[in-house]
Amino acid sequence: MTTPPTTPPAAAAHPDLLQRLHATVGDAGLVLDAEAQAPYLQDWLGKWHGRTPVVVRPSSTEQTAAVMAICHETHTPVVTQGGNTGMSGGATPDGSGAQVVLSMVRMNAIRHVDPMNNSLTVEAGVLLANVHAAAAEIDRFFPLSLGSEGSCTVGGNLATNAGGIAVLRYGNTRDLVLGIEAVLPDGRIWNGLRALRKDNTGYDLRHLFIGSEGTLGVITAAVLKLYPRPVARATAWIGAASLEALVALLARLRSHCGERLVAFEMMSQASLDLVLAHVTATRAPLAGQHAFHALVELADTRADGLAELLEEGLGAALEDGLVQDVAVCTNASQATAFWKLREGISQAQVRAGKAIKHDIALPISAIAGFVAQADAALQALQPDVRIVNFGHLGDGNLHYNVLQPADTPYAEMTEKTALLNRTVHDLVHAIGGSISAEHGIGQLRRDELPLYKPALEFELMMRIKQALDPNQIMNPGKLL
Ligand code: FAD
Ligand code: 2HG
Ligand code: ZN
Repeated sequence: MTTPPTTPPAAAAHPDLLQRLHATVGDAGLVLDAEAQAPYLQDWLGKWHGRTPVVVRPSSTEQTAAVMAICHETHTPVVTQGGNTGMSGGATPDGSGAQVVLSMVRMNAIRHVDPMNNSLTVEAGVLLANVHAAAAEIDRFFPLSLGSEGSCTVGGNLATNAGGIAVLRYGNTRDLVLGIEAVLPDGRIWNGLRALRKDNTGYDLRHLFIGSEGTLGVITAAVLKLYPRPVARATAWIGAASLEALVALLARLRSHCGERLVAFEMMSQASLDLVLAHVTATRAPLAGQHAFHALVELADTRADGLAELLEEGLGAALEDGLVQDVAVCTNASQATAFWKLREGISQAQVRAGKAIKHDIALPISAIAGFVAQADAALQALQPDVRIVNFGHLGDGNLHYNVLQPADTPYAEMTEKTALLNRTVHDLVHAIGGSISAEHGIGQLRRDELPLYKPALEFELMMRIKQALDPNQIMNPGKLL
């Protein structure tokens, strides 16, 4: 066993913090080396960078509780981190060097599988892809589906209330959780791992932690809801001349296909072009260009009639001139290729420049009007503006991003970002939308939140924070 250094590499940690943490989690649970710490100190987008005295990696709930008790007592700030794939800078420590990074990746056990109750109890550090695999092993399905599923963790999914591509059918993460276990900021363990679908015994505390972005405590485990495993999928790519047409198609397909419609994703031609230019082994899904594209998927536990149902719905839309082109997949590899185009947009933006992101939610009926207004407003501000507009149309969630050249100077980027954010978000707010549909607030939207949240709602959030985390050690500088 090595002896931990007596002084932290960065400033401001409590004098005996490292010894006490070392006594709790041992060598395997501490990362002190600067090179080994590096991946924990920068986010996926390379946008936020921080410093830390130590990365702590507990391997059990009890260890997490002991770590939190030490941090509470020493007033040491803590940034909980899962897979570090978040889009709002919520898992990156600040530059002070005082914030401990609490990485949950070693808490990766599947604790309990209950096929008859359709539930799975997993620890916070389990990768989302491993949850999918565990569910499939018992012929069940866990529907949360994100482009980052090979790297993000259940704890991060819950803490951000992640959305993704199947919300239309199954809801957000919040709708997929039966119970949680959490360590409070003072180190006490709350065992709320109930596997019940009904429980009206007062305030539902699990929902406080879901979406709290590491500001109220550490989620250490969760009971997840499982569903019957779909055995058949029907997937199609659609080209349309307008967003109005895709919104009308969405309404038609919902009526025509009912619960079988699981995904309705949208992207502009500019978003598709970006993927085709920057992601290898991709090719255009349709022969021509279209102002907007949709990727639609049906799924069911029975194969019969699924492809026909989709063909019927889309055939009618083609005949009526609602949409201009349709390609229904005839095999699984074609569907995979289509999904690669959709899932490649985030990566393509990183390769093409610097994206100013707007993860917005709108009433579906207001989307087309919003986009027309926002496009015009941005073009007035910046005539050569590059808008990368795509997202989960079925949920009213747009990623209405604006791409700047990679070499845009920092000062110019900062100024443009503030102006574009204000323009887009004021429009979103005016029609009753949200400035964060699924990525959370983190540090990205922290300063904008008070502009758009009703003052009373904000005050209540602050009071909850104060009640649970009186020493204000959980993820300071994020969300609130
Ligand atoms: P992290 O990034 O590590 O942390 C995110 C936040 O949760 C931080 O505030 C952190 O402090 C907190 N946190 C993490 N673990 C815990 C815990 N155990 N207890 C308490 N707090 C915790 N998101 C979507 O919603 N929909 C998408 O479609 C989507 N697609 C993506 C595609 C790509 C390519 C990428 C890179 C990201 C995408 N994301 C998407 C964003 C991201 O993957 C999700 O937000 C995911 O839920 C984050 O999980 P994580 O484990 O990486 O969390
Ligand atoms: C997606 O839907 C993710 O692909 C990422 O939420 C969105 O890159 C983005 O802005
Ligand atoms: Zn998304």
